[in-house]
Amino acid sequence: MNAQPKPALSPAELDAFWMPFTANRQFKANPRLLARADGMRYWTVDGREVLDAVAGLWCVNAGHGRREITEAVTQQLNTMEFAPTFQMGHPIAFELANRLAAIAPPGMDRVFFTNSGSESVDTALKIAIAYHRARGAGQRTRFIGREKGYHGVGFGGMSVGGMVNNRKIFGSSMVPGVDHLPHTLDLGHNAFSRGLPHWGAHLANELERLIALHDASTIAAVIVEPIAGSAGVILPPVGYLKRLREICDKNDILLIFDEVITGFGRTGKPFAAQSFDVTADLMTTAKGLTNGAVPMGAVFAQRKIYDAFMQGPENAIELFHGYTYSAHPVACAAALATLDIYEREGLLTRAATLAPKWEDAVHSLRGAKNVIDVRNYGLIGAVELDSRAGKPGARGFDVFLKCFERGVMVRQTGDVIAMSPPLIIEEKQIARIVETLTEVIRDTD
Ligand code: PXG
Repeated sequence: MNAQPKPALSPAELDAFWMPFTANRQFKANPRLLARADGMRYWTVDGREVLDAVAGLWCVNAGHGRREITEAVTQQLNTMEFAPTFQMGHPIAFELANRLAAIAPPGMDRVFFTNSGSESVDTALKIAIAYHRARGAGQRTRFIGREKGYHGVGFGGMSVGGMVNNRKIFGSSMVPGVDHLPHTLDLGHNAFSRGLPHWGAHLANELERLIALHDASTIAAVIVEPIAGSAGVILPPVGYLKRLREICDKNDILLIFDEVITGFGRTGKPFAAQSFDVTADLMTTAKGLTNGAVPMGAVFAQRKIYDAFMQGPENAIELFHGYTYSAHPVACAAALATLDIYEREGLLTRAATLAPKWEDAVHSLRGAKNVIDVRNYGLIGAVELDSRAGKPGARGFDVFLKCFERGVMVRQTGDVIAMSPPLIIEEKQIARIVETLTEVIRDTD
């Protein structure tokens, strides 16, 4: 099917939109504009087809243009476009929470709705502090994040995050009392590992040092991504997450898994916690929850956390937190339709079936020019390129751009090319992505 080409925007028409996480001047000098999407593909404004190797931005897990979602959203808009959830409710919000609880890791059957990953993270951090206070441990206010972590762009998420460019400008505005674990990326020990690297579980023991430094009684929670995405796909060494769990348990510290990109089937189970058999106390999600169709996030909590709040007079609000659009009916409708698709098409486990082929395909790039690492898990892949002297990120950007010109959309972070295709991907499309990347890398100095 051909898209109707749309008139290109003039340079002046590109001025007003201050684009997020984008080199605005570079982009506006040479814009990449998408007009339409269906299944595994986008079409550009000039009608060119592009294979989507990143599920939009790690969110369109069931592929583009799903009619059931469109219909559910349309019907909801026609029935009731908005209803408040402060001291009011509407049925599908409760239905969605129940449906999510049913696929969640063990015990995580309480759900707080937000509108994005960033809001989910800030919500989880606030719940963690309030939980300890509700139990009489109000001095537990510290957070431990991790170097290279990405937890969105709110003040809380930025503070526990560990990506220097996201932090350095805002140093004096950080949430106080945050420390960081070391990241687990180590090419010297782990380059070209297939799946989880075997070296590095001991890095979790650094948590004990931070506890010794600050004292457990001051720490509310540890927050990590089970697999770090934004920093260029960093996998947890075998045993690492279990070790973090043990240390948190021993010290009464909550463990928060940020599953904004790993949630909803990316790792071959509904959530990475299930793939790695480690359960957190709080779990942040967004993206795949609605297949990217409507903004929505959700924080999952262990029941014990919710129950800790359910004390005091019954007419007292237990948590002074929430968003006008928490459990927005249109987002709920989109999420329910998305869950139906995931269930009917087995998409929450399909990545596990495809993972061996995906792994072989991405690791075929080992030995290609400038490739210094290949990483994979579930339907996540990353190829790290050697940086050009004095120009970090330049080679990665060239590769990203050429892939796009040759009809494949990948994601670039520095000199890492990351891939996270829709979970509906077919083997021939995996081959196409890797062939394009192979050619582009070969043709890029
Ligand atoms: N936590 C994690 C782990 C994320 O990956 C967020 C929180 C924030 O979500 P929102 O919805 O507020 O953007 C994210 C977002 C990429 C990329 O390709 C990743 C994200 C966003 C944009 C790009 O690296 N993750």
